[in-house]
Amino acid sequence: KQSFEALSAGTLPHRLGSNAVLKEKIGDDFTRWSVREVGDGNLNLVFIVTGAKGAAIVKQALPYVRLVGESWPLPLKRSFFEYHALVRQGARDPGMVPEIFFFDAGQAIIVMEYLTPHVILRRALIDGRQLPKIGRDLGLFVARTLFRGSDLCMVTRDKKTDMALFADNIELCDITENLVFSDPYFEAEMNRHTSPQLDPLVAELRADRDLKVEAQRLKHLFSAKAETLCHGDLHTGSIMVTDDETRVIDPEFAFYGPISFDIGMLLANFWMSYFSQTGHESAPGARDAMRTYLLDTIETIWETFRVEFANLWRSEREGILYQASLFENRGDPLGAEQALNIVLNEIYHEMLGFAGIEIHRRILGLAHNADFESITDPGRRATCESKALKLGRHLAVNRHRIPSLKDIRATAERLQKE
Ligand code: SR1
Ligand code: MG
Repeated sequence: KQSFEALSAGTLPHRLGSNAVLKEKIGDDFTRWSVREVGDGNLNLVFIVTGAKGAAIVKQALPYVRLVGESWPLPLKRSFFEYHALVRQGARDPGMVPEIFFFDAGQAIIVMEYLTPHVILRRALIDGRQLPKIGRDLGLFVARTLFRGSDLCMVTRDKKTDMALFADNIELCDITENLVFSDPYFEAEMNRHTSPQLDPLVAELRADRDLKVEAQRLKHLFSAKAETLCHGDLHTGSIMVTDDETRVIDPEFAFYGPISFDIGMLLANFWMSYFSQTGHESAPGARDAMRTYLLDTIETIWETFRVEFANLWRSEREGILYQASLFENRGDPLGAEQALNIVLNEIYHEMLGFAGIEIHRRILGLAHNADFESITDPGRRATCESKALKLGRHLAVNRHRIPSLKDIRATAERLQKE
């Protein structure tokens, strides 16, 4: 067995040039392939490879965290989990993830469809682009992947076998457990916030007992509530878009966790985009329409999720839980509807909590996002970040008492005006 070797733009054609699938997709003559490394994430190498027949993405995991360096080893097996998650998501919501051409577990290489002219959603939102389809596409994606991967849809053998397969994604769960749920709330070594103006607010949040307790309750859900196969890192940098198409990428953090986790992470990134717009607008008010669009999109994602989840509940509830033999088949469809409302209500309140702590970790923890980081003026950046931090605290601590997304809209708009 060939030992692991990281690819480079120089070695890639020679190393993969005899692979039949790549020859078919890119071109037979690998000496004429052109290769560009484009990875800008925290963990992996990503190459665009172009040849006479077409193009493909070659993604390779590195045995360490790229963002930090070789001092932080990270197993290559994350590539295996990414591959298996993509296969499942592709089956559960066809057309929403890139097509996979080839997987090499030993070299941690996934070769997949090159999405063009797609751009990363986070970049598009920073540029002030309003994508017309993302609210509905993403709402359907989370409903379909999270319902169809859960005990509501899967029979016990399939669910337990798959849970056992993904249970080994230990190191990536460990990253989330620390970086998302704990580090932001104390002076952890890897934390950094780039706006010193935030110091007083950061100290206040780290002294906030209710917030810390809530973050740990959410961590408890993350580690113990193995409801469904989650993407695990569903932020706007894991989504590629055109005006007509939405694709979800990068599920290497996939794990069995709460249905609410992916949705909370996703919505958090839209709220962060909302507060970051001031840092990108050419004049005060220039991005008002964009801000409205972002809050509308949050509501569309949730509403689409809710409706599609309910459709699937009524048509595909063939798994371990809430069997039709207890309700519909006994002439009690209202019993199933009562249970559906309870389940959706629980997802909603958990989702708000996950959103709150995702906002905090992106400003206070190790891994930041470009929405705020690309605001060059420190004072302006701090103003945007502090509003987001306050919303994050509100979501995490008051999640059981917030009746609807309309209430959060009002809170976000009030904070924005402050
Ligand atoms: C050390 S990894 C830091 C972050 O990058 C990934 O994209 C995940 O969001 C993770 O939390
Ligand atoms: Mg990623």
